[in-house]
Amino acid sequence: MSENIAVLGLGLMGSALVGSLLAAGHRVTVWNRTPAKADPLVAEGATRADTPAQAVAAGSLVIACLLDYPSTHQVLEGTPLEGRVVANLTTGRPSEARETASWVTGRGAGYLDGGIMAVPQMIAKPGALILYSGSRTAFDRYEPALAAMAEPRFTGDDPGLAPLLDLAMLTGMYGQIAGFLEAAALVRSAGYPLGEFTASLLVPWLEAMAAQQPAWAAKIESGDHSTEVSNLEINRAGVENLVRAFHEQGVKPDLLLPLKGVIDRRAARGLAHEGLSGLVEEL
Ligand code: FVH
Repeated sequence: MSENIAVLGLGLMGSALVGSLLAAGHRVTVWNRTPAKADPLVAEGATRADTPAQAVAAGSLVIACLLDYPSTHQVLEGTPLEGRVVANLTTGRPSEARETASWVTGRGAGYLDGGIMAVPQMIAKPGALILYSGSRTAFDRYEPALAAMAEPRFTGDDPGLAPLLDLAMLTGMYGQIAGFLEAAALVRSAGYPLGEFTASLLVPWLEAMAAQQPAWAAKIESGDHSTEVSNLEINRAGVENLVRAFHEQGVKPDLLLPLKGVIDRRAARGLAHEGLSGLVEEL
């Protein structure tokens, strides 16, 4: 079904979203603070709005993809929202999402918060995912239209949940990047070819380790941190050894030291017999 959709914010991501909605046959009205960014989208078939209110008047589904929540509030302030569904795909914190949900629903609109797990080039392609939370009714009503941009996944009624899961996924990503950068510095210190190390050794190893994480999650959910794999004492000694090796190679282990600190703290509590999953209790 073809929908009337308003998109507020035509940065790199907003423009990609509009392109996908147009390609799926929706009628899209667009607004951007810097009007020239609408030009290529108007050439593709979007309708230009001169104000946010004009755009919102033309769309029953209003997608916001702006810099941050304060700019989203600035743009929606004073814009009648009665009867609309606002899908806010701007990245922010759970508290901002909850506060924005009350603000928007208080003005007679449905609210969905979204966390985009994709870069603009991935939009409308396999692998692109957008997490949603908030009004289930609004999600069910617009799911087919949302699917034009990326796989839409509803995560729960709490509007703060999608941004929280978005941040959790980014946290996992940054942890992996931190590990990669330390490994790369260590490998480079030995003059070993980094590309070969990464492709033939590190990536398969990380894939095997990632496959263990559902079992870790089960341990954490059960609260049972016993292990038959490797206890915290073994890992404490292993990380200690790592840090010493880094110093000997002239490489700073700065990104590893916070992990070492948490392991040491847990071990000092007399819990060195547990597995690494127990570290979550220190956070
Ligand atoms: N790009 C990405 O890969 C990531 C992927 C994950 C999700 N993020 C989030 O998406 C939001 C928008 O990101 P973006 O990449 O489109 O960002 P920009 O290209 O910098 O566009 C920013 C838009 O926001 C408008 N804007 C900024 N401040 C204001 C304001 N005070 N009032 C009205 N509009 C404002 C800006 O307008 P202009 O500068 O063109 O006039 C752009 O439309 C973001 O939350 C990412 O974290 C993208």
